[in-house]
Amino acid sequence: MKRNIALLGSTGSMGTQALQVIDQFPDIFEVELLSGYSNSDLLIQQAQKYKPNAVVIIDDSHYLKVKNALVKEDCKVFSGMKSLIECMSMDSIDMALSCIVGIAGLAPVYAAIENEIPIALANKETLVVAGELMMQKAKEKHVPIIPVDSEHSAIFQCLIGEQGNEIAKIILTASGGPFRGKSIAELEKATCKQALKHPNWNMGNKITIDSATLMNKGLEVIEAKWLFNINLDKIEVIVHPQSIIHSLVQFIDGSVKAQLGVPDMKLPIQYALTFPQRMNNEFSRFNLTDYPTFTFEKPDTNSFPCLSLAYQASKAGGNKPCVLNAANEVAVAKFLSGKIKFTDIPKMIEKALERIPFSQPEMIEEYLEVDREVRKTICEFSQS
Ligand code: MN3
Repeated sequence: MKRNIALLGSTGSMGTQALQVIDQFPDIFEVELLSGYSNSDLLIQQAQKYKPNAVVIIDDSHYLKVKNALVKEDCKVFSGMKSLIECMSMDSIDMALSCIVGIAGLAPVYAAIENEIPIALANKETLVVAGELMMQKAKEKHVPIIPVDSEHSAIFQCLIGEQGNEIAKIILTASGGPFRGKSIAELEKATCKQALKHPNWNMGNKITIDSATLMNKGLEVIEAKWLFNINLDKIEVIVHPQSIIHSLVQFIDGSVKAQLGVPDMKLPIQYALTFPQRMNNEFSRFNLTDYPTFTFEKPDTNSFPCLSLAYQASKAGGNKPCVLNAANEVAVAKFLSGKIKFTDIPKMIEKALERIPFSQPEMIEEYLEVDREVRKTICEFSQS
């Protein structure tokens, strides 16, 4: 029996890499659903190749183009987030792989969990914003959430066979990004082009900027807290510029387990899709002698305050991680369009965290409301 995959966010960097993984195993996986935000040309191409049952284009303005292009295919075409959420009730879906960027992933993943669809999660913002709600619902519905983020996949793999054993700490590795070792004065002049040049990983623009500010690691700390049900003070970040050790777990006896591999997102994607099995593939192999030196250093939270802001928001709880995430999404978009400086990103987030009062959202819709509120008011802050 083939496994039917719903691929949410198929046209982005992670989505296209997920399809490369699926290409390796034509006898095992079937693409049941594809969704994309606005890249209609690529979505059409993908639909023609993978012949899913359903295709969803989120941006309504591309609906007719996609519908007309796929008129000869045996596939339903929908548009809008509401349709994607509704599609999560399709009985034919065996697993949903969410590669959506940002808070947009929240509602469809929650809907998939409610419909008891196992999740492979690449979209960390889902857990950052509403981790408590997501994990509660997953527990209630007995739905596995398998991490695709490379660090969390590493921890997940280290924890296999360790049920009941106490974790002393989780150590998340960070590459340090393109600006590792730079001073605040140097960062003031950092350009978009420089920030988008990640030394090791091939990822989308949003996450590449997050890696440059270290916010990506901050979001991953919060993601780890929920995924592995562990206190923040037991999650440590270490800079490991080679990006070969994808993360580590130390147990109470002092022993440390790590997972290693070449920095290639296809590996954690494949593991999430084939778990608990491991399958042979054509991807490049890791060789210790290719990397004679591993180095480690403490993260520089002075030059990169985003990491501390994430710990602070997570510790405060309630709506604060949602505020952190929304402010970061706005700030990154502004930086990408050349409207603010690299060093303005943490400043904008800090202001939002200070000025938006604490609240305790209890439903997905309430988190989305906080998100909209932050986006609306943050522009006013930046003018004051
Ligand atoms: Mn990661």
